[in-house]
Amino acid sequence: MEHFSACTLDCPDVCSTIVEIDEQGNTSIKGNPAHPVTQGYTCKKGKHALARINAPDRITTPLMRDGATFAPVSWEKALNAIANKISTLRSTPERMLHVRGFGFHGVLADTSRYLFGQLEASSTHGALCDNAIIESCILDFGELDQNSYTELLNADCIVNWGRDVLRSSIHTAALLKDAQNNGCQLISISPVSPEEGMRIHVSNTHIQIRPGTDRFLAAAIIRRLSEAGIPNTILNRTSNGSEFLAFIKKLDEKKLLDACGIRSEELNTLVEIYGKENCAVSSILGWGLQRYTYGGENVRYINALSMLSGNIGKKGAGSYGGVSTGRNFDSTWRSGSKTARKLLTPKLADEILDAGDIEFLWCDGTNAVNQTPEANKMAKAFNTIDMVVVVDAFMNDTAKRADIILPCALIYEREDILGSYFHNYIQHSAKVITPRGEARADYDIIKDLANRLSIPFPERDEILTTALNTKPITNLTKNPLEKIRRQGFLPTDWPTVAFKDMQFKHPDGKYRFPDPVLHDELKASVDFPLSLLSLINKDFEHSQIPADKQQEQLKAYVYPATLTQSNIEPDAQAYIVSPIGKIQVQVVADTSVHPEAVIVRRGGWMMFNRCPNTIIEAHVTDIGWNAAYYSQRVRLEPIEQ
Ligand SMILES: Nc1nc2c(c(=O)[nH]1)N[C@H]1C(S)=C(S)[C@@H](COP(=O)(O)OP(=O)(O)OC[C@H]3O[C@@H](n4cnc5c(=O)[nH]c(N)nc54)[C@H](O)[C@@H]3O)O[C@H]1N2
Ligand SMILES: Nc1nc2c(c(=O)[nH]1)N[C@H]1C(S)=C(S)[C@@H](COP(=O)(O)OP(=O)(O)OC[C@H]3O[C@@H](n4cnc5c(=O)[nH]c(N)nc54)[C@H](O)[C@@H]3O)O[C@H]1N2
Ligand SMILES: [Mo]
Repeated sequence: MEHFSACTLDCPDVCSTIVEIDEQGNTSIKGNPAHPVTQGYTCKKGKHALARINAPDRITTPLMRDGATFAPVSWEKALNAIANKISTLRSTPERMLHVRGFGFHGVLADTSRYLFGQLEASSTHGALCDNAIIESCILDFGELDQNSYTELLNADCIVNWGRDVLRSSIHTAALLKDAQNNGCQLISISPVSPEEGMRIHVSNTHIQIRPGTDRFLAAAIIRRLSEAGIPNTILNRTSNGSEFLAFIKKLDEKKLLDACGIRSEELNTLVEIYGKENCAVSSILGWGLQRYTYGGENVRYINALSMLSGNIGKKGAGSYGGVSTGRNFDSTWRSGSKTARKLLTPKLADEILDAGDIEFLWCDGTNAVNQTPEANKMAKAFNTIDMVVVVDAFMNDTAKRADIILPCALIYEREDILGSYFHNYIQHSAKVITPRGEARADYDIIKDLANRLSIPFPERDEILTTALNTKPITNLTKNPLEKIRRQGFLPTDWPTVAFKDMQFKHPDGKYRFPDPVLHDELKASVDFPLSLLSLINKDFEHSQIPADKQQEQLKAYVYPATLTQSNIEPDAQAYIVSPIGKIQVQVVADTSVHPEAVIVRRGGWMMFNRCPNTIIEAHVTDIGWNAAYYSQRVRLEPIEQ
């Protein structure tokens, strides 16, 4: 029997899937061939869902701390203990904190937000993921929007500014290949060259940039374009174009190129592409380049380049920064929510310790101790809280620090609907399997808790029906809930070209350039000369990695000459040292890595000594209050054998 469903992982592709359960009860997952983006295949991390559902170490009963270990308890006992604790804090809601991640996406996934909003508990602001891109695009365009993904196939050239499509989004990678086969030129810009073992880009030309410095390269291209003259038809659509260009013209090209470590021939290539008449250039903004102290500025200079080169509001062109996953859904069902105060996500450890009065924490959809900078301090902060509740299915670094663990149903064991931050379809993630053991869907857990607290709670179908009642959906589909449940996904009604006629969502309808300033990247010091890039894993989503895949030591990929300078032999043991700690790694010599960078794959757990966040400080981006993980400076130290 085949069932339509969808992947709820935090991923741009948001695949529509088909779950097949045969007569013997064997289950398999494949991509839905009818979905225009999924096209019949899914990636390894998506397929991995079944292994997680059936994992022997999965938590399937509520657990309560009993000294250094946990003991199974009934739902009744666990939820009563939580409800009692919340009841004592109703008059001081700021002492309750809700931390939610995006380990699972969806509309119903937001019900915990609704409940803690009704309680007016403390919550968080800022992000670990992509808020620097989001907020920067909103500052530039007035809203977060981009051309449809299908427009990439109309591009003459696609410049991929640091998106690792082969790992993060295999359907984008396939699209780029198709574009290339149609004769589109592909250029990639990143600190990792595609030539060697790290193979990350589908491109004809690769430009290797110093970590965190894309804004200098974008400024250098704009400077050349401005010398040739920017048409008034473009400048008239901006609110501060003359001021911005006056600043750009005063910049020194050599200094800009030195700052980003780019050769003038490479600049010439980019100037030729962005400056060519009748050449539609699509610029893809990677999430990597915004994870820096001036990550927002990086994004804004690339957007400025798209704008000034005439590539906004045009077919086959544009800046691809993403769209909001929630833009197709009505969220009024959770209106009326309030929050006592907001703690800053990238600095959550210090924020909890400084507040000093948090007595209750509810953590869902995130391995927050592991994924937030200063992971050891996060662990300490969790230990200061009287009752920590973690809703998860695995005994990860966060669950280990809980007082009560509530076992959640996983993907395919619960229903939800969700959008994508890359394409415009909405998907139905159907429940096709009964939750294992005593696991329950987050919605059911939250509703049960709300009942115990006498807080009225909307029904599942009421939420889904309200959420689907928006113009982009109802313009194309009547009875959307019934239809999406039947066919697995729905199209939505968006123009294929964003910002048509160069109309922007600012009050004056015009585009905004950043302030006329270019910030230097944090200086490397003699003690900490290298940038630590903690990049994603191909096969797993962030920390959702099985324990048996974490038994090997963490590897660090380093340029050979950089290893020599650090007196370390290839394949030797070494420490990566930062101002807050060190982590033992096996080094791998890799000529594809920028000489000033060290690359590790993120997501490994602290308990296996594989968590880079134990040595990453809580840097915050200039825009969007995002974690600036890649601004971490480190050195390599040999370990005498
Ligand atoms: N397999 C898998 N897929 C995922 C995820 C996962 O964990 N696993 N996570 C999902 C999520 S939540 C996200 S946010 C995305 C992340 O997706 P990506 O942003 O693609 O992933 P990262 O590995 O963070 O960053 C990728 C790239 O940024 C480049 N980069 C680093 N610094 C710079 C710079 O200064 N300039 C430029 N131009 N490039 C730079 C690196 O070389 C690398 O190729 O992936 C999503 N998809
Ligand atoms: N060093 C470093 N760290 C980073 C980054 C970096 O660049 N460098 N980037 C980060 C980025 S891009 C992101 S998006 C964040 C991600 O950080 P997190 O949001 O913490 O993501 P995951 O590690 O995937 O953890 C998600 C958790 O949700 C659980 N889960 C899955 N399904 C469900 C469900 O239905 N219900 C509940 N309650 N739980 C569920 C999983 O078991 C898992 O433990 O981390 C960031 N961390
Ligand atoms: Mo992310």
